[in-house]
Amino acid sequence: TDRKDQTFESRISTTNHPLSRRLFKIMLRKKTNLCVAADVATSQQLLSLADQLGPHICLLKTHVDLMSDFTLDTTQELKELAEKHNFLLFEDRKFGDIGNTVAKQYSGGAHKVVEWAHLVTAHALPGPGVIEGLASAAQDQERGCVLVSQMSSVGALTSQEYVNGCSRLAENHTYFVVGFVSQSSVSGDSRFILFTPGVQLDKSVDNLGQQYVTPRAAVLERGADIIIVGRGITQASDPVATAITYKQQAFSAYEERVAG
Ligand code: 5FU
Repeated sequence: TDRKDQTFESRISTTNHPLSRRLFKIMLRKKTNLCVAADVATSQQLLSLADQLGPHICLLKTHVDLMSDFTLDTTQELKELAEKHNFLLFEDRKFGDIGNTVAKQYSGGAHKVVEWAHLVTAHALPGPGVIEGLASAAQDQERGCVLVSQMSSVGALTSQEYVNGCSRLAENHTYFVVGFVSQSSVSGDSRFILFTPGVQLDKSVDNLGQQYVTPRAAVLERGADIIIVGRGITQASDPVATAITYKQQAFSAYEERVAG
């Protein structure tokens, strides 16, 4: 049976990736398939969002290179909040270079992403070396990557052939790839988790090419397992209440989907 029709519970045993298993268990225990994109400029804003929204999310997605005051102390506190509220950390770095370069970008620089982010995004454009480079830098830590198979922005260049290439790469590297960023059901393989950004209730576009669908449409029409919501929550007048709304809509859409 297709990924979309299977419960998260039944999918746990289909994957050998420890982080996929953890994520399925978190989603079931907390009844949330909501990932919040915390695209903020300061540590204080990031940590405050993580603490407030922590109970309602399975995953916190970051772009730490947007922050003006980033230090590794921030990531230490982020790790503690992730443990306190039981969610995972997801740095949307979109690695996209040769293996040797991404290995150094992942483990080094100012951000030392490998030391704190459970998951990272990568573009599949370079081919298998990007995954092998990241995996080599992860060494024996529990880490994984999500391949960007499709994008939410207007005019994205991800053809069907590119999408198929991403799926083949993932199938050949299941020890490291946990799933895809996508806008449609790019894989029926129950091991892979589909993460869908471009989700908002009040808007259908922004002024720089972003395109939105509702949580229900993301899960029921586009095959999302996890919805990624940024400004729809972070810029709401009450982020916690708004996160609860998105969480409930996305999780009931998931329950509806697997009930057939
Ligand atoms: F890969 C992608 C994509 O295709 N679309 C995205 O929007 C990633 N994103 C990220 O999701 C983007 O970088 C933001 O961090 C987030 C969406 O934020 P929004 O405020 O909900 O538009």
